[in-house]
Amino acid sequence: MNVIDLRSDTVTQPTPQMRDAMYRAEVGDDVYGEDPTVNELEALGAHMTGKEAGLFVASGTMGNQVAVMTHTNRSDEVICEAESHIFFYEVSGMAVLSGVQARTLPSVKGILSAEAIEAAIRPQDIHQPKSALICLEDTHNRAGGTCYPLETLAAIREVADRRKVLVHIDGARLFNAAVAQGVQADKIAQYADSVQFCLSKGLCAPVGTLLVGRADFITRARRYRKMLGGGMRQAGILAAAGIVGLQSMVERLAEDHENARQLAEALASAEFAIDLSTVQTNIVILDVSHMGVKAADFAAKLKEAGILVSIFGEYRIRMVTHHGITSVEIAKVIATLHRLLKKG
Ligand code: TLP
Repeated sequence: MNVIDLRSDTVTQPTPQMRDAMYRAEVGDDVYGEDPTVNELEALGAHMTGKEAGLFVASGTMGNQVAVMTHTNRSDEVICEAESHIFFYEVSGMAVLSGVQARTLPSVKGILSAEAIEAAIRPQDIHQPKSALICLEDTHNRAGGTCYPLETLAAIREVADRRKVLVHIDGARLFNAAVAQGVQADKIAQYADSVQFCLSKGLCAPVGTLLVGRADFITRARRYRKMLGGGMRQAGILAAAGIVGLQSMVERLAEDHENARQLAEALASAEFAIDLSTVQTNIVILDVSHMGVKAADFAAKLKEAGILVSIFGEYRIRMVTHHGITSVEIAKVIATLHRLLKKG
Protein backbone atom coordinates (compact mmCIF):
# COMPACT_ATOMS: atom_id res chain seq x y z
CA MET A 1 0.00 0.00 0.00
CA ASN A 2 1.25 3.45 -0.93
CA VAL A 3 1.25 5.54 2.21
CA ILE A 4 -0.06 9.12 1.96
CA ASP A 5 1.89 11.03 4.58
CA LEU A 6 0.09 14.19 5.69
CA ARG A 7 1.74 14.37 9.13
CA SER A 8 3.90 17.33 8.18
CA ASP A 9 5.74 19.08 5.38
CA THR A 10 8.89 18.08 7.28
CA VAL A 11 8.58 14.64 5.66
CA THR A 12 9.43 16.03 2.22
CA GLN A 13 12.32 14.38 0.39
CA PRO A 14 15.16 16.31 -1.25
CA THR A 15 14.55 16.64 -4.99
CA PRO A 16 16.91 15.08 -7.59
CA GLN A 17 18.21 18.60 -8.30
CA MET A 18 19.03 18.99 -4.61
CA ARG A 19 20.85 15.68 -4.43
CA ASP A 20 22.86 16.67 -7.48
CA ALA A 21 23.73 20.07 -5.95
CA MET A 22 24.70 18.36 -2.68
CA TYR A 23 26.97 15.96 -4.53
CA ARG A 24 28.72 18.78 -6.33
CA ALA A 25 28.79 21.33 -3.48
CA GLU A 26 32.04 23.17 -2.90
CA VAL A 27 32.72 23.03 0.84
CA GLY A 28 35.07 24.33 3.54
CA ASP A 29 35.11 24.64 7.32
CA ASP A 30 32.14 26.83 8.16
CA VAL A 31 33.32 27.52 11.72
CA TYR A 32 36.22 29.38 10.04
CA GLY A 33 33.63 31.02 7.78
CA GLU A 34 35.22 29.19 4.87
CA ASP A 35 32.38 27.18 3.41
CA PRO A 36 31.51 28.98 0.15
CA THR A 37 28.18 27.19 -0.22
CA VAL A 38 27.03 28.06 3.31
CA ASN A 39 28.14 31.65 2.71
CA GLU A 40 26.16 31.72 -0.52
CA LEU A 41 23.04 30.34 1.16
CA GLU A 42 23.28 32.84 4.03
CA ALA A 43 23.68 35.73 1.59
CA LEU A 44 20.79 34.49 -0.56
CA GLY A 45 18.45 34.09 2.42
CA ALA A 46 19.36 37.54 3.72
CA HIS A 47 18.80 39.05 0.27
CA MET A 48 15.40 37.39 -0.21
CA THR A 49 14.20 38.72 3.15
CA GLY A 50 15.75 42.17 2.82
CA LYS A 51 18.08 41.63 5.79
CA GLU A 52 21.79 42.38 6.15
CA ALA A 53 23.00 38.91 7.09
CA GLY A 54 22.00 35.29 7.61
CA LEU A 55 23.03 32.33 9.75
CA PHE A 56 22.56 28.69 8.75
CA VAL A 57 21.34 26.70 11.74
CA ALA A 58 20.38 23.07 12.22
CA SER A 59 16.64 23.51 12.75
CA GLY A 60 13.76 25.90 13.23
CA THR A 61 13.97 25.30 16.95
CA MET A 62 17.63 26.31 16.97
CA GLY A 63 16.81 29.39 14.88
CA ASN A 64 14.14 30.50 17.36
CA GLN A 65 16.22 29.77 20.45
CA VAL A 66 19.36 31.45 19.13
CA ALA A 67 17.23 34.49 18.28
CA VAL A 68 15.83 34.68 21.82
CA MET A 69 19.31 34.17 23.33
CA THR A 70 20.69 36.98 21.18
CA HIS A 71 17.86 39.47 21.69
CA THR A 72 17.31 39.11 25.46
CA ASN A 73 18.98 39.20 28.86
CA ARG A 74 18.24 36.92 31.83
CA SER A 75 15.01 37.92 33.62
CA ASP A 76 13.50 39.56 30.54
CA GLU A 77 10.02 38.69 29.34
CA VAL A 78 9.10 37.47 25.86
CA ILE A 79 5.60 38.12 24.55
CA CYS A 80 4.26 35.29 22.41
CA GLU A 81 1.02 33.66 21.36
CA ALA A 82 -0.35 30.97 23.70
CA GLU A 83 0.00 28.11 21.20
CA SER A 84 3.06 29.37 19.36
CA HIS A 85 5.72 26.79 18.52
CA ILE A 86 8.37 28.69 20.46
CA PHE A 87 6.30 28.31 23.64
CA PHE A 88 4.37 25.11 22.99
CA TYR A 89 6.88 22.83 21.30
CA GLU A 90 10.42 23.89 22.20
CA VAL A 91 10.89 22.05 25.50
CA SER A 92 10.87 25.28 27.58
CA GLY A 93 13.96 26.31 25.64
CA MET A 94 13.62 30.02 26.24
CA ALA A 95 13.41 29.53 30.02
CA VAL A 96 16.37 27.15 30.10
CA LEU A 97 18.68 28.66 27.51
CA SER A 98 17.92 32.37 27.85
CA GLY A 99 16.63 32.56 31.43
CA VAL A 100 13.58 34.49 30.26
CA GLN A 101 9.90 34.18 31.03
CA ALA A 102 7.22 33.77 28.38
CA ARG A 103 4.16 36.01 28.55
CA THR A 104 1.61 34.12 26.49
CA LEU A 105 -1.37 35.87 24.95
CA PRO A 106 -4.57 34.36 23.53
CA SER A 107 -5.18 35.22 19.91
CA VAL A 108 -7.76 35.10 17.17
CA LYS A 109 -6.72 32.22 14.91
CA GLY A 110 -3.05 32.56 15.87
CA ILE A 111 -2.88 36.27 15.06
CA LEU A 112 -2.05 38.70 17.86
CA SER A 113 -3.28 42.28 17.62
CA ALA A 114 -1.05 45.30 18.20
CA GLU A 115 -3.45 46.37 20.98
CA ALA A 116 -3.16 43.07 22.85
CA ILE A 117 0.61 43.19 22.57
CA GLU A 118 0.81 46.77 23.74
CA ALA A 119 -1.37 45.98 26.75
CA ALA A 120 1.06 43.20 27.72
CA ILE A 121 4.18 45.39 27.57
CA ARG A 122 5.33 46.07 31.13
CA PRO A 123 5.86 49.51 32.61
CA GLN A 124 9.31 50.26 34.04
CA ASP A 125 9.03 48.89 37.56
CA ILE A 126 11.68 47.29 39.76
CA HIS A 127 9.30 44.40 40.53
CA GLN A 128 8.51 43.48 36.96
CA PRO A 129 10.43 41.79 34.18
CA LYS A 130 11.47 43.88 31.21
CA SER A 131 9.41 43.24 28.07
CA ALA A 132 12.25 42.67 25.65
CA LEU A 133 10.94 40.71 22.69
CA ILE A 134 7.74 39.99 20.79
CA CYS A 135 7.67 36.64 18.96
CA LEU A 136 5.15 36.22 16.15
CA GLU A 137 4.49 33.02 14.18
CA ASP A 138 3.79 33.40 10.46
CA THR A 139 2.25 31.14 9.29
CA HIS A 140 0.79 29.97 12.58
CA ASN A 141 1.06 26.22 12.82
CA ARG A 142 -1.46 25.22 15.51
CA ALA A 143 -4.01 27.74 14.25
CA GLY A 144 -4.01 25.95 10.88
CA GLY A 145 -1.45 27.82 8.80
CA THR A 146 -2.88 31.32 9.18
CA CYS A 147 -1.00 34.39 7.91
CA TYR A 148 -0.43 37.73 9.60
CA PRO A 149 -2.13 40.51 7.60
CA LEU A 150 0.60 42.98 6.61
CA GLU A 151 -1.28 45.85 8.25
CA THR A 152 -1.29 43.94 11.56
CA LEU A 153 2.47 43.47 11.27
CA ALA A 154 2.89 47.19 10.54
CA ALA A 155 0.81 48.10 13.61
CA ILE A 156 2.83 45.71 15.80
CA ARG A 157 6.08 47.22 14.48
CA GLU A 158 4.82 50.69 15.37
CA VAL A 159 4.09 49.56 18.96
CA ALA A 160 7.46 47.80 19.18
CA ASP A 161 9.34 50.90 18.06
CA ARG A 162 7.42 53.23 20.35
CA ARG A 163 7.79 50.92 23.38
CA LYS A 164 11.37 49.88 22.49
CA VAL A 165 10.74 46.15 22.23
CA LEU A 166 12.27 43.91 19.54
CA VAL A 167 10.32 41.68 17.15
CA HIS A 168 11.24 38.15 16.03
CA ILE A 169 9.18 36.24 13.47
CA ASP A 170 9.11 32.44 13.63
CA GLY A 171 8.67 32.09 9.89
CA ALA A 172 9.20 28.35 9.75
CA ARG A 173 6.69 28.64 6.88
CA LEU A 174 7.48 32.25 5.91
CA PHE A 175 7.42 31.47 2.19
CA ASN A 176 3.99 29.85 2.51
CA ALA A 177 2.77 33.14 3.97
CA ALA A 178 4.46 35.15 1.21
CA VAL A 179 3.04 33.01 -1.60
CA ALA A 180 -0.45 32.99 -0.05
CA GLN A 181 -0.39 36.77 0.30
CA GLY A 182 1.10 37.31 -3.16
CA VAL A 183 4.12 39.23 -1.85
CA GLN A 184 7.88 38.71 -1.69
CA ALA A 185 9.14 37.51 1.69
CA ASP A 186 10.90 40.81 2.39
CA LYS A 187 7.49 42.52 2.60
CA ILE A 188 6.78 40.40 5.68
CA ALA A 189 10.32 40.35 7.10
CA GLN A 190 10.60 44.15 7.02
CA TYR A 191 8.50 44.35 10.17
CA ALA A 192 10.84 42.15 12.23
CA ASP A 193 14.30 42.57 13.71
CA SER A 194 14.94 38.89 13.02
CA VAL A 195 13.22 36.10 11.15
CA GLN A 196 13.88 32.39 10.98
CA PHE A 197 12.61 30.33 8.07
CA CYS A 198 12.92 26.60 7.52
CA LEU A 199 14.44 25.09 4.39
CA SER A 200 13.43 21.60 5.51
CA LYS A 201 9.65 21.95 5.32
CA GLY A 202 7.75 22.89 2.15
CA LEU A 203 11.01 23.87 0.42
CA CYS A 204 12.10 20.20 0.62
CA ALA A 205 15.74 20.56 1.75
CA PRO A 206 16.78 17.69 4.02
CA VAL A 207 18.05 19.82 6.92
CA GLY A 208 18.34 23.42 7.99
CA THR A 209 16.96 26.82 8.75
CA LEU A 210 18.14 30.36 8.18
CA LEU A 211 18.09 33.05 10.82
CA VAL A 212 18.32 36.53 9.30
CA GLY A 213 18.66 40.03 10.70
CA ARG A 214 21.07 42.92 11.04
CA ALA A 215 24.76 42.14 10.61
CA ASP A 216 25.64 42.88 14.25
CA PHE A 217 22.75 40.66 15.42
CA ILE A 218 23.96 37.79 13.25
CA THR A 219 27.55 38.19 14.52
CA ARG A 220 26.30 37.78 18.09
CA ALA A 221 23.91 34.98 17.10
CA ARG A 222 26.84 33.09 15.55
CA ARG A 223 28.47 32.86 18.99
CA TYR A 224 25.27 31.43 20.52
CA ARG A 225 24.98 28.91 17.70
CA LYS A 226 28.54 27.81 18.56
CA MET A 227 27.62 27.61 22.26
CA LEU A 228 24.77 25.25 21.42
CA GLY A 229 27.10 23.02 19.43
CA GLY A 230 25.61 24.19 16.17
CA GLY A 231 28.88 25.20 14.54
CA MET A 232 28.97 22.74 11.66
CA ARG A 233 31.98 22.09 9.45
CA GLN A 234 31.54 21.14 5.77
CA ALA A 235 27.89 22.10 6.03
CA GLY A 236 27.84 23.24 2.40
CA ILE A 237 26.65 19.73 1.56
CA LEU A 238 23.41 20.64 3.35
CA ALA A 239 23.37 24.31 2.34
CA ALA A 240 23.50 23.33 -1.34
CA ALA A 241 20.04 21.79 -1.04
CA GLY A 242 18.78 24.90 0.74
CA ILE A 243 19.93 27.08 -2.16
CA VAL A 244 17.97 24.91 -4.61
CA GLY A 245 14.98 25.16 -2.27
CA LEU A 246 15.07 28.95 -2.19
CA GLN A 247 15.69 29.24 -5.92
CA SER A 248 13.21 26.72 -7.25
CA MET A 249 10.72 25.54 -4.64
CA VAL A 250 9.07 28.75 -3.44
CA GLU A 251 6.52 29.42 -6.20
CA ARG A 252 5.31 25.82 -6.23
CA LEU A 253 4.05 26.17 -2.63
CA ALA A 254 0.90 27.56 -4.29
CA GLU A 255 0.15 23.98 -5.40
CA ASP A 256 0.26 22.79 -1.78
CA HIS A 257 -2.12 25.59 -0.82
CA GLU A 258 -4.47 24.64 -3.65
CA ASN A 259 -4.44 20.99 -2.51
CA ALA A 260 -5.11 21.97 1.11
CA ARG A 261 -8.00 24.14 -0.02
CA GLN A 262 -9.50 21.33 -2.14
CA LEU A 263 -9.23 18.91 0.73
CA ALA A 264 -10.72 21.33 3.25
CA GLU A 265 -13.61 22.37 1.01
CA ALA A 266 -14.53 18.80 0.14
CA LEU A 267 -14.50 17.81 3.80
CA ALA A 268 -16.40 20.88 4.97
CA SER A 269 -19.16 20.19 2.44
CA ALA A 270 -19.38 16.64 3.81
CA GLU A 271 -20.02 18.06 7.27
CA PHE A 272 -16.62 17.52 8.74
CA ALA A 273 -15.87 20.26 11.26
CA ILE A 274 -13.34 22.52 9.57
CA ASP A 275 -12.92 26.26 9.94
CA LEU A 276 -12.34 27.15 6.30
CA SER A 277 -11.23 30.66 7.22
CA THR A 278 -8.02 29.22 8.69
CA VAL A 279 -7.15 27.24 5.56
CA GLN A 280 -4.94 29.92 4.05
CA THR A 281 -1.84 27.86 3.26
CA ASN A 282 -0.89 24.16 3.44
CA ILE A 283 -2.44 23.07 6.75
CA VAL A 284 -5.91 21.63 7.39
CA ILE A 285 -7.13 21.11 10.94
CA LEU A 286 -10.04 18.75 11.40
CA ASP A 287 -12.17 18.57 14.54
CA VAL A 288 -13.64 15.09 15.06
CA SER A 289 -15.46 15.71 18.34
CA HIS A 290 -18.95 15.63 16.79
CA MET A 291 -18.18 12.20 15.29
CA GLY A 292 -17.94 10.69 18.75
CA VAL A 293 -14.32 9.59 18.29
CA LYS A 294 -11.05 10.78 19.70
CA ALA A 295 -8.35 12.09 17.40
CA ALA A 296 -6.04 9.18 18.26
CA ASP A 297 -8.68 6.59 17.29
CA PHE A 298 -9.59 8.42 14.11
CA ALA A 299 -5.90 8.71 13.19
CA ALA A 300 -5.53 4.95 13.76
CA LYS A 301 -8.40 4.26 11.35
CA LEU A 302 -6.80 6.53 8.77
CA LYS A 303 -3.50 4.75 9.23
CA GLU A 304 -5.16 1.41 8.47
CA ALA A 305 -6.34 3.02 5.23
CA GLY A 306 -2.77 4.16 4.43
CA ILE A 307 -3.11 7.82 5.46
CA LEU A 308 -0.87 9.34 8.12
CA VAL A 309 -1.96 12.46 10.02
CA SER A 310 -0.85 14.30 13.18
CA ILE A 311 -2.84 14.37 16.38
CA PHE A 312 -3.17 17.99 17.46
CA GLY A 313 -5.36 17.68 20.53
CA GLU A 314 -7.87 15.27 22.01
CA TYR A 315 -10.24 15.85 19.10
CA ARG A 316 -8.07 17.64 16.59
CA ILE A 317 -6.23 16.22 13.61
CA ARG A 318 -3.73 18.08 11.43
CA MET A 319 -3.10 17.33 7.77
CA VAL A 320 -0.32 19.11 5.90
CA THR A 321 0.07 19.19 2.13
CA HIS A 322 3.51 19.26 0.53
CA HIS A 323 5.61 18.37 -2.50
CA GLY A 324 5.01 14.62 -2.04
CA ILE A 325 1.22 15.02 -2.24
CA THR A 326 -0.51 15.47 -5.59
CA SER A 327 -4.16 16.13 -6.37
CA VAL A 328 -4.52 12.37 -7.00
CA GLU A 329 -3.58 11.65 -3.38
CA ILE A 330 -5.90 14.42 -2.20
CA ALA A 331 -8.79 12.76 -4.03
CA LYS A 332 -7.96 9.46 -2.31
CA VAL A 333 -7.87 11.14 1.10
CA ILE A 334 -11.24 12.78 0.46
CA ALA A 335 -12.77 9.45 -0.57
CA THR A 336 -11.39 7.67 2.50
CA LEU A 337 -12.62 10.36 4.87
CA HIS A 338 -16.08 10.25 3.30
CA ARG A 339 -16.15 6.50 3.79
CA LEU A 340 -15.14 6.82 7.46
CA LEU A 341 -17.73 9.54 8.03
CA LYS A 342 -20.51 7.28 6.67
CA LYS A 343 -19.37 4.37 8.88
CA GLY A 344 -19.45 6.72 11.88
N1 TLP B 1 6.95 22.15 13.50
C1 TLP B 1 6.77 20.72 13.39
C2 TLP B 1 6.46 20.12 14.76
O1 TLP B 1 7.42 20.52 15.67
C3 TLP B 1 5.12 20.48 15.27
C4 TLP B 1 5.67 20.44 12.39
O2 TLP B 1 5.54 19.27 12.00
O3 TLP B 1 4.94 21.38 12.02
N2 TLP B 1 8.30 26.90 14.20
C5 TLP B 1 7.19 26.38 13.66
C6 TLP B 1 6.04 27.28 13.38
C7 TLP B 1 7.13 25.02 13.34
O4 TLP B 1 6.02 24.53 12.82
C8 TLP B 1 8.25 24.20 13.59
C9 TLP B 1 8.22 22.73 13.31
C10 TLP B 1 9.39 24.79 14.15
C11 TLP B 1 9.38 26.14 14.45
C12 TLP B 1 10.63 23.99 14.51
O5 TLP B 1 11.29 23.53 13.39
P1 TLP B 1 12.29 22.27 13.52
O6 TLP B 1 11.42 21.06 13.52
O7 TLP B 1 13.15 22.40 12.32
O8 TLP B 1 13.04 22.44 14.80
